[in-house]
Amino acid sequence: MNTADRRTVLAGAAALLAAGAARAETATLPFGNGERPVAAYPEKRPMLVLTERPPQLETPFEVFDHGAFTPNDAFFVRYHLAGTPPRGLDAATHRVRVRGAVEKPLDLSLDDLRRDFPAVELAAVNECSGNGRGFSTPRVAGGQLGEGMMGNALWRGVSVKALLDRAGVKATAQAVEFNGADRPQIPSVADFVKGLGIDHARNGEVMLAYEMNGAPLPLLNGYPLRLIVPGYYGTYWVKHLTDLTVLEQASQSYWMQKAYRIPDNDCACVPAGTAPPATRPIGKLNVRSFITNLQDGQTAKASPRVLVRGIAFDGGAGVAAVDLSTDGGKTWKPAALGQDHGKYSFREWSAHVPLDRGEHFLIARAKSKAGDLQPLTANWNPSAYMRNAADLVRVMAA
Ligand SMILES: Nc1nc2c(c(=O)[nH]1)N[C@H]1C(S)=C(S)[C@@H](COP(=O)(O)O)O[C@H]1N2
Ligand SMILES: [Mo]
Repeated sequence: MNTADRRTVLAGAAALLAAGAARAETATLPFGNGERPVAAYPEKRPMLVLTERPPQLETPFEVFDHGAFTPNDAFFVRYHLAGTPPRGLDAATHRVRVRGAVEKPLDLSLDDLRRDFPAVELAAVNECSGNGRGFSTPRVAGGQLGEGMMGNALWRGVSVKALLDRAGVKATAQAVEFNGADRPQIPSVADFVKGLGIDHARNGEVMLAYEMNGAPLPLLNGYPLRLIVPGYYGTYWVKHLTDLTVLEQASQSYWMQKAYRIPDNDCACVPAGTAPPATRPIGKLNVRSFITNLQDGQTAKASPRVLVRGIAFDGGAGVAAVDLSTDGGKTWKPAALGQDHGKYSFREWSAHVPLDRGEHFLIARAKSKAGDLQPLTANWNPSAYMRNAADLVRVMAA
């Protein structure tokens, strides 16, 4: 698609978003108040709608059974502020600025990024901190999400290190703040700004992406440029990126100091219903796996060789193993891992298991190369962040 065509699509997209998307059907997530409209937004296939304004869309779970990469038109959408996505975004006129504690501030177009900096490419999972929150017991406030607030894509762009090196970061620098084109509609709401420590921002992997799975980013996923923080929760992956500000202190943004904080202990958890005595900003993705070809409560044909498959990922150590149980966790058998697309990617896995007539309790459990193992019972925290308990999938074989 050329730029002019794309502009027409985006103008149409903005009009449609303003009008509200056409509703077709509903889907029901397996927890209380789990009924969701299913609607096709611009550049998206029908998705589960959590909220319309701002658009928050969940990927239909069956998409994860079709490969290690999540198609752009099925990739989940999360926004905080009303009035998103922002209007008037255009790759041809978009600017990205680097300012603050640097020798030489930069003000660049996307053409400048493509021409003056080496392209880097990386497969990485974007997962919302609250993915699976709807399953929390006791329940907590916040979007009641199923398990579709995650996706894996091949991101292409430039490294933040290359940009910062060009600007010349001062020795006194401590952190970098990232801001996108969306702005709060009322003064009492804080602009969506995230911060990374200076060494993290300069690790060579943190990048600004202008392509996702070989195509421009969909409008709703951050067109025309977004931050990619491999191995970290989606909250850091600022969309519609316009400003990098190098700071001589940690970011004081509301979205770092007040929101997206977890209990400051090893499990990031507290006894259900209690408040953590101390918190820290959320960080790396917890190790997690999902069975994708069998649904909880379904029937299957009894057979000595039933295929069970799924996906696994973690915060960047890489998936070491996925084990599968058919007896609710009493015994385990290793699954075969699929192609390795890099340590930040979804990793497919599969196993064949015997299922006699009757009920079976399937559980997949991933282990990371750092030695982290999915818990069999969920850890609890007040925002239900970082859920990674191994799911129970009951299958009736007949
Ligand atoms: N500009 C902007 N970027 C943002 C957000 C936002 O509200 N505004 N939300 C963040 C959160 S919490 C998540 S989980 C991811 C979701 O990325 P996606 O919508 O492309 O799936 O975007 C992040 N980047
Ligand atoms: Mo998120």
